Amino acid sequence: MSNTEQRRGFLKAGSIAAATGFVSNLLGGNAAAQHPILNSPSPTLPDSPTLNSEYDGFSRFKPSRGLDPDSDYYIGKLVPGFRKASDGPAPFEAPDVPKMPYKMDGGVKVFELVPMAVEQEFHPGVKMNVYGYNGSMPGPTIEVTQGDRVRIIVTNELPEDTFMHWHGFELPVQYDGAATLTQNPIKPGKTKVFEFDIHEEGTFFYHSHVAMQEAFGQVGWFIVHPKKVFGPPVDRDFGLLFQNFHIPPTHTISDSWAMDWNWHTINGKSGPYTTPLVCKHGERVRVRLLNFSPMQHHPVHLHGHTFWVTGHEGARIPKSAWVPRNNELVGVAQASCFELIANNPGDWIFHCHMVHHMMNHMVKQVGPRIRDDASVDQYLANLSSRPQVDASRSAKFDVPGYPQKMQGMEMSSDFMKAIWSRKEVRGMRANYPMSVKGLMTVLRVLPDDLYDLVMNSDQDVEKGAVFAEIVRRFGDPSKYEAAPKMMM
Ligand SMILES: [Cu+2]
Repeated sequence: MSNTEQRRGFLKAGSIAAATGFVSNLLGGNAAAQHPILNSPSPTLPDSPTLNSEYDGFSRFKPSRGLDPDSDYYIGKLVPGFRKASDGPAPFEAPDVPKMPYKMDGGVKVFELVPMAVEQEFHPGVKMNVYGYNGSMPGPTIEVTQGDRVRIIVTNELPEDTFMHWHGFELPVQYDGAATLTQNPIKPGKTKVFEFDIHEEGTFFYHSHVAMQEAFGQVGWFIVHPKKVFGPPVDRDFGLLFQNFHIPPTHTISDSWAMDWNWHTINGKSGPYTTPLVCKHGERVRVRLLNFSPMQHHPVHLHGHTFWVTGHEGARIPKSAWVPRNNELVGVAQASCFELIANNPGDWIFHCHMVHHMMNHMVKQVGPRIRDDASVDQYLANLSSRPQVDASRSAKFDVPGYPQKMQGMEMSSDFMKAIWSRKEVRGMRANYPMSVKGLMTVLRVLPDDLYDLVMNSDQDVEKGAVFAEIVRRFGDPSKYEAAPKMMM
């Protein structure tokens, strides 16, 4: 189908929707609008004759067109992004993590890194005490280009010794930071300077080489772009850094000796406070995913798309060995690069598939743990006198194992205000915070006009409006169910 035919199809869908009143009142304060979002009935599909939107049977703009596995364009394998290679690499973007500034000294990029105790807000108002760098956990991202020379000045503001390790780099051994094997500790208040050439490209990281400091959060991205931009060029280069902590309900300090882990963060935030990755329909997207959990692996799953595993922490994999997947197991201290064509508009959950990683302390006790009108705090304070189980609530308790469904979440109105204050979530379904928990985030694939509305405009966007508009254009509006109105 040509672009023109596609546009006609969407126009038709749009007029049906408008006739049934489906799209009325999508935007706050604009109840009369027939086509409320940017007053445009047509989706913004690139129409340029120079833009090839069909590749050997694969469409940049439609899902599920894999076709011949021997084709270069099988499931979008070598479909390029819109960005030209001559524009250089797409800048790396790890939501919620700052980038580390640097100064040039001759030909050397000079960074200043400060190991320190950090208060990190895992959830709105939920501030945890961890270790990080430069006031951030994870530490700020170092982003360089293959061939650079870097000098990293490390000043230890912790009250204890630390070591700095540059994970994966081929560097002179005295700078490797392996505790006492290659160097003496950096004492509290002292500075050590590391200087080396960057030979490789890929997804690297820096971290303390003291095990308990690692478990306490001390890690940061160290991204090296290749000297020559890889083909096919990507439009987006996102990073998701996964960590686990054990923090009892009444504490703010992680127990780095724990064997189980109840708080799960992506770039230092827990779902639903993780910030969605937002891209435009048709773009080529890379996601670098680093698992820096102390001891748990993460099978990471993306909905609605097939991605290619194109690299790990070492370097890019030759194209012939790329693997198409929708779930990739990322082991401890491993990084994986996923590349995909964002050909399926919508809000797609991107999450670890281990059930205990898909929640935090937002889940009230279920099953036999339901206590009679008592708080978690109360029975943790006195383990010998736990309140009675209250199994009398309904006949459903006769069903073995009932209940297992989440019974509620600790979400105050301030909490919800903070969740919805970020531009990246504008127009998502009203109840989205109930489904994005723990090691979860969202990949939002938006047509150009909706991308601009969400990311670049000051326009008031009602909850659910962008999602409903995507269903109107690309889905089945007659079957659409709006989210129930709740405090969300
Ligand atoms: Cu996991």
